[in-house]
Amino acid sequence: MLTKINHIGIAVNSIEEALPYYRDALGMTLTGTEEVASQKVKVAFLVIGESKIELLEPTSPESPVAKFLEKSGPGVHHVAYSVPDIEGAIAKLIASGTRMIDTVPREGAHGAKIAFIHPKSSGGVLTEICQ
Ligand code: CMX
Repeated sequence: MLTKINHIGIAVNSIEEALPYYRDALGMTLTGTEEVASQKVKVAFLVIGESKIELLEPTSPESPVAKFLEKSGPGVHHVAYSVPDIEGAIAKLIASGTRMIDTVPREGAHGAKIAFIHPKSSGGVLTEICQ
């Protein structure tokens, strides 16, 4: 069902302030930034080999990422796996008793179709599948 880890999402207070570490100290390539207005976040993608890091900055105090930062501080927010068929993957997960936050895909960064698994079903790790 899963083909690879697509990205790891990391919550930050400010992408601008986080970039010197990821881009300059670690030497990752910044491939772009984008606002995902529906989820009240700005995201920056950094590439390292086949893998990506997604920095998430809230664009409003009501953003779920702002709430995460308030509760837990900056840090790992979610792990995202690639799937070739997201509707099929959601159906399989539900059939296996996995609780989904999204039973219907929503739009993520780069126009990808994404769905979150409820952390209650994934050992507390917010998990995203994306196509
Ligand atoms: N890690 C662990 N648990 C988390 C979590 C996280 N990062 N975020 C939320 N939760 C928990 C909540 O505490 C809550 O637990 P309880 O049910 O025990 O209270 C549960 O998950 C559901 O969270 P919620 O906020 O009540 O539910 P919502 O449906 O309103 O929102 C979610 C869930 C995950 C979509 C939202 O919190 C979120 O993080 N949205 C931003 C998603 C994002 O990163 N978008 C960026 C673009 C995506 C991309 O392209 O990658």
